[in-house]
Amino acid sequence: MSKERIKIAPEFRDIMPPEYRDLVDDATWGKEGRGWKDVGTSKELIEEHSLCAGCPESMAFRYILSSLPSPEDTVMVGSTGCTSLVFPHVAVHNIHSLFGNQNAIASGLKRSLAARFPDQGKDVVVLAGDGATVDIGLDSTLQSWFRQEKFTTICFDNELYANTGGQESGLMQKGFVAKMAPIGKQFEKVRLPEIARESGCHYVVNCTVSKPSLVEKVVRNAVLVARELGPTYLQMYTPCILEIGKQSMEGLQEMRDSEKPGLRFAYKEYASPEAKELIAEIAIKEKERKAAAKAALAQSSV
Ligand SMILES: Cc1ncc(C[n+]2csc(CCOP(=O)(O)OP(=O)(O)O)c2C)c(N)n1
Ligand code: SF4
Ligand SMILES: [Mg+2]
Repeated sequence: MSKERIKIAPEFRDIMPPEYRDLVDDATWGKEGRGWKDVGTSKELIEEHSLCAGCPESMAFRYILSSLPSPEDTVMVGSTGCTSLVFPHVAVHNIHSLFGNQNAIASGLKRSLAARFPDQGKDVVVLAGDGATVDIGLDSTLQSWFRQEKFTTICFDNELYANTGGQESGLMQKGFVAKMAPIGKQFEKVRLPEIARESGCHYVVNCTVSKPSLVEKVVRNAVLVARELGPTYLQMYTPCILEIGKQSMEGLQEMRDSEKPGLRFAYKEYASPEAKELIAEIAIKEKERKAAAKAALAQSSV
């Protein structure tokens, strides 16, 4: 991880936008051990956003950005929905795709990057809502998994189409009534994590974003496993507080209430045998890195 890719030629520094200069001067990109703890002090981890106040998507976005193993070598692919309101504020290369097409775009992108930069690991991360991932985009989501495309798909599951006023989605829970789904959902929430596993994903997690350290861990695992082995999928509950009638401070409690054992967002993780091996290796390296950093710190204070 480094700032090598975002350096500005000195002659152009004065005409670059101030945000870009800030990124070059202060971004966490070159920082050893960067992570969710940098949220709140690093401007590039989304200083402002245009979501509803207190929307859990805003924190989820920040945790994900701070957890990317190589932000300078990552391209994110978004789709239409509330998630797409944040992408203009994101200091990582990103592409906005037509609603539902995100996994098709990401497939082509990942392959082109691998052909153009064979010696650099370029990561692609899709971030889209449940309507984009499961309903309108299900075909391209599944086909990318069947083809074993090497990128991560993250679904911000708020269990409805939030951006268009609350229509029913395949991930909506049974019986839920939304503003534009007045008779209530007639059947169960689609089990996309199970489908992801059966469709060839090497690493699958179903969780909420109530615990930043957990989000950091699963995002890192998902991106690194996708880089080496094949598709990975994260489904994260980011409740739409507007649609479920909660106040801006109540999103966190809503997530905690939904992740209790037996409930629909209880933590679930699947890793293929190869992914388990890789994750164990990553954990050992991380431990060694932390020990070396601690030793260096102790040495420098002598
Ligand atoms: C091709 C296309 N179809 C439909 C729409 C209308 N549309 C915009 S956002 C949206 C729903 C998004 O829902 P979801 O993916 O769950 O994201 P959320 O807003 O809930 O975060 C729809 C149907 C569109 N913009 N483009
Ligand atoms: S409508 Fe819902 S999902 Fe969209 S920004 Fe507002 S609270 Fe978040
Ligand atoms: Mg949604």
